[in-house]
Amino acid sequence: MPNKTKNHKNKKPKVTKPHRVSKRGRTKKRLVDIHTSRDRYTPIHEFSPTRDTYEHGIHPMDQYLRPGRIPHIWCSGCGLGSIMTCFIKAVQELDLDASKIAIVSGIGCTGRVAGYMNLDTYHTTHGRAIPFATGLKLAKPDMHVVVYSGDGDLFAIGGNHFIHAARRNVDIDIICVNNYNYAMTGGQVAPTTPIRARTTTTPYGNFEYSFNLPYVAIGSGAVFVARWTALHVRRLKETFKEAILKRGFTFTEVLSPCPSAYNRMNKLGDGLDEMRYYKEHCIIKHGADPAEAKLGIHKDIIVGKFVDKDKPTFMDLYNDELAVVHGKEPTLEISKKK
Ligand SMILES: Cc1ncc(C[n+]2csc(CCOP(=O)(O)OP(=O)(O)O)c2C)c(N)n1
Ligand code: SF4
Ligand SMILES: [Mg+2]
Repeated sequence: MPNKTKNHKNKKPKVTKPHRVSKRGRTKKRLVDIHTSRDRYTPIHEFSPTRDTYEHGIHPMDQYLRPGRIPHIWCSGCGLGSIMTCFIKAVQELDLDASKIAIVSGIGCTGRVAGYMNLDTYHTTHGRAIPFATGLKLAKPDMHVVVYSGDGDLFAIGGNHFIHAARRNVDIDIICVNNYNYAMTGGQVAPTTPIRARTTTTPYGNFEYSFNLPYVAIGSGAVFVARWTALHVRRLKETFKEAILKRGFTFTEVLSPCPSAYNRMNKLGDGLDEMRYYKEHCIIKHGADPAEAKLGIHKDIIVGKFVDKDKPTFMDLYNDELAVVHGKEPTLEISKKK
């Protein structure tokens, strides 16, 4: 009887075929090949302008992008590209050590930035970007952790995480691109869809009240709250810089055209028409009461920096508490016994 335990010696070695052949005889590219080509980029810390200017030639943002992920999926006229450009410019101008900034996104058209930007990025599950970012910040307190996601991701499925991270004043920065709907999945109604606006799931007009996001952020405890649109590229870039440097929970809402879904359903025209609308209907009002900054369809839009204040962060309070547990005096006024 042959010894079965030694049979593996006679086994033919497994050959990994580069391609597989379908039933019809056509050659299909293996998934692994696609992944290899999509991930072909140089990590930002090793980027060399002379060696790594990708096939398109030299572009000032080459090092911040992953060319293997291009062409992107965003529709023409969408505001997401301009907003990402503002963010990259902000990071460039701050001249931050690229290994000290991480981007966390959820799922959606907006969430795609995690794939396109050549930084430490994490494309997490739908609605879970904030808890992921909180864990990251606690483990790596010296990193700037930015959550970059859509209105549906952050305020529908992820709404609970948002209010509690703001309440705790976790030192993370939230960038919410508000296009008033679930764009990626076909333009469904979202908690940000203005009353009476149409979406694919509210074809007769939305009958629910919507969130006023800056008001939610301030009510929950955010220390820095601002709103701009995809048109306000310079102001937006400056706000991103301020938010990244600010200690505590910051919230930046960016209104963005979604010509393929929201605009189409509401006959608002293309991306350019929406930009014209922003130009004619935005009122810059720094320090405005966010309660008065409610959005609506065909209404004026109040933009600006609404709140910028200081208070101890979650980690400040945690460290003070730890000191008390170890018999030391707390340093923060709020931790002292009255
Ligand atoms: C648990 C779970 N539920 C639902 C979905 C489907 N889904 C993917 S993206 C998305 C909505 C995204 O909307 P938003 O965050 O506003 O992003 P946008 O596409 O508008 O930028 C939904 C519902 C999912 N991926 N996972
Ligand atoms: S569906 Fe809307 S948000 Fe998504 S890429 Fe197209 S225009 Fe932009
Ligand atoms: Mg959206």
